[in-house]
Amino acid sequence: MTPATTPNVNVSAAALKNQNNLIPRPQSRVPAPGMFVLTATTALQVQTGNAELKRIADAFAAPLRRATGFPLPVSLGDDARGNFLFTLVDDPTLGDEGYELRVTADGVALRAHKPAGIFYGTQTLRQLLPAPVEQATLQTGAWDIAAGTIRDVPRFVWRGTMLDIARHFFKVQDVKRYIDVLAYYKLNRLHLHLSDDQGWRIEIKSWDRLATHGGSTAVGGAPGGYYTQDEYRDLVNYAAERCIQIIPEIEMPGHSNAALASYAELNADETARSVYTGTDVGFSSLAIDQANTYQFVDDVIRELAALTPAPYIHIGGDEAHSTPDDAYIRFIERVEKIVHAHGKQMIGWEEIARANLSPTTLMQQWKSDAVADAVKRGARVILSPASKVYLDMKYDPSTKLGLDWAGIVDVKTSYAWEPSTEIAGVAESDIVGLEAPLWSETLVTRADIEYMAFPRLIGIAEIGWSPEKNRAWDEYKNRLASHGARLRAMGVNYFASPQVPWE
Ligand code: TNX
Repeated sequence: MTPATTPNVNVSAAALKNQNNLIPRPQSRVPAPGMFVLTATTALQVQTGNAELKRIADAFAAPLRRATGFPLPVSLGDDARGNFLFTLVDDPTLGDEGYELRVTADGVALRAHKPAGIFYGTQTLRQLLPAPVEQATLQTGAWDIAAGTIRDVPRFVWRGTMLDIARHFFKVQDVKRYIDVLAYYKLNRLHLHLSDDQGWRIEIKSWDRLATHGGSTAVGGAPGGYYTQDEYRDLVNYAAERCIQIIPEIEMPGHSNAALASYAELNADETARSVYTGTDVGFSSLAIDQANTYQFVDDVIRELAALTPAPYIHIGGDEAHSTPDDAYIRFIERVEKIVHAHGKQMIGWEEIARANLSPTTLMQQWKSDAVADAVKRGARVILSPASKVYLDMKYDPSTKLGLDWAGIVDVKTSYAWEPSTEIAGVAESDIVGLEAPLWSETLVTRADIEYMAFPRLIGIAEIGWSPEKNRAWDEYKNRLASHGARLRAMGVNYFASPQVPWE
């Protein structure tokens, strides 16, 4: 590492504070004397031989250049020239996403076993720098980074959120902005709810009216819309560059009115339904015993699987109140075979636990302990307990947006719970991770999304990443308080909850 001209043996209070306030809290952090100060001569060097590392380093440096005005060149090399060194090491204990970050007065060494670990290390570096680094315009720095060593690996492999683009439609550019913030807090799954009674949001070339007709409206008659396959691919790539997998969901057999409105032959009475703009649930069902239905399911899953690098397709399966029980079970078991035939594994909401399914199928818990039985048969679970992590629940009774059927979910409630003891019969090893759904019956704009998601989703990201022993609300709320300035710098419309002593 090229030594700095004057080593900084003292550390600024601001830099120390940033190191104390990381979210998610790292698995281990050992402070050391001194700090590294970013200057006009700071340079980055990336190990040769991995194009992914260079891309991650460039993505890290570009916004830093804007805020600091420094050139911050990124070079490829293996001779430790530069103050920021990004290196892949053969250390399986860091896993697919872990990293080790050593900061001294001379520079920053970031190591990981896989590129995703380097990416997460760069997100930690952003939080070690002062909040103005997130501004899009030139700022006056002290660009200090406190010295120390951070070694960090996530607790769960699945750290996600779900966005409902069916009830209201959100454009690709809005979803990208959301993805930016998810990545900053080390979330790695974005489940897109692509169809529901009120709208079909993804182009399917073999059934084109799904999008053009089924996607033409939204709740309350708001404008509809859908993603073309090119737009969807662009979103998948944008997310992948930020280490986020897009998990697509098509609802069946219920929550299917948009499809039933688009094609008469999907209805048991062969009569197309009208498009629907209300918010009732449970009234629609695909025709379970018609061949057309399985042609439709096969075509949709085939096209979606081809567009989706993630190994999963989510088939919904919730609240199918208009499908008789035996028909529901038959249907879900048949759909699972179709998903497998297209090379993917299946996810469904917890109601699918009634069917006899492969142990590779993930059950997404949301309202009960119904998944416990499936766990006994070897199934694994994504936890989305509505009373803790439903981001569409109101923060308090006066919250204008949102619903309250699962209760009031304040910022503390969404943070102060523990996955491994949440559902009787579902232990740590049965849980792949967490997902916080954001249903959009009442949400119309990107500002609405941000208001409901933040800050609650930040705490949920920490539950997914950090060990339980490192977590307590009274300590967390102070760390969260310091993130207000970061969220404002990023232009995020968060809810300034009175439970948090915002700075
Ligand atoms: C229940 S959660 C639903 C959604 C609604 C949501 C509103 C789930 C699997 N189904 O259809 O949008 O409540 O909170």
